[in-house]
Amino acid sequence: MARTTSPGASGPGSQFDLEGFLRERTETVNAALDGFLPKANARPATIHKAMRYSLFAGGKRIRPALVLAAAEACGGALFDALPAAAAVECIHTYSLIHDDLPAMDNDDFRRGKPTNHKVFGEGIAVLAGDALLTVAFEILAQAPERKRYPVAVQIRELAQASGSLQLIAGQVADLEGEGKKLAVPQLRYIHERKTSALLCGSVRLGGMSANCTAGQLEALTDFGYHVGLAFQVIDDILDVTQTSEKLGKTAGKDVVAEKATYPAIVGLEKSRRIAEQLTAKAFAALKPFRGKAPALQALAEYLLKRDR
Ligand code: GRG
Repeated sequence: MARTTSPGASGPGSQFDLEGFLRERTETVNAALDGFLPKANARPATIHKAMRYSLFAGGKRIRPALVLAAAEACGGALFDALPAAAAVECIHTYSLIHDDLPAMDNDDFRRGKPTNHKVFGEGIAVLAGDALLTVAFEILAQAPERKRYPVAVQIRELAQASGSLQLIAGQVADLEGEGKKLAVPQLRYIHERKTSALLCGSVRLGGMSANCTAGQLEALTDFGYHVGLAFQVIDDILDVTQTSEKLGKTAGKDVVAEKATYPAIVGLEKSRRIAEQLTAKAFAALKPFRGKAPALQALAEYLLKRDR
């Protein structure tokens, strides 16, 4: 991944340095996370070490990047969007720690390292997930008040995206769907909640941090929804086409767990076409920004073409 040349990324024919954008934003978000979280040696040290172990294990930081890119597209300042960026990454990391537990997906390998429960034991891993979930709201409570979006509204946004009607609903449907033959609409229901809800919430929170207009929020919602769906279709494709080393997590698990995925239901070729169509819809959603959302555009393109 280097420069994207997507039409309209920042004007016709221009290039956007996504690699530089992701490198710089990741550095900033990591520093913010480090500042927001209790120190590793704060008592009881085990839980803070466990939280930090998974948080700084080397995730791609896609959700914070989406927060910051959306804030930028709406004319906001990077600093104002950092609480939301850090909060969504804490929620995401909590969901991965719990997803990897023996009671869920039972995985030994995540972000290129042994999973949290493999290192700290199941009890501490459950608590590390709980603590990351909780600290996410403590962090977001420090977001700046916005005229259109008081902090309570921003907190409600994150709670809804990660609650029992969205992220957790997706995980429930995913668990209950194992070993069953699901049709595309049921799979879409899972993807909307398990994956798209938090990606969509990320761009919406980015917009809110910039006090975006109702029109901008609508465009970001449309963009985030479609990027989120494309993200999960690509994730399903990578699960069957990439190695565990490349992904930093166990590849091929969906087939073993008899999970419904797009490749399993419609095949690899059609899955790729579906991801392309969803990404095209995400690009179209950016129209109201009139080429002034280059980072969002480049991120959508990268998420479609990514190989890990
Ligand atoms: C409440 C007990 C309890 C558990 C909740 C909600 C949940 C567990 C799990 C859902 C998490 C999940 C596996 C979502 C799928 C989204 C997905 C493809 C995650 C991987 O995201 P990447 O590729 O990961 O951005 P990195 O590691 O790069 O951040």
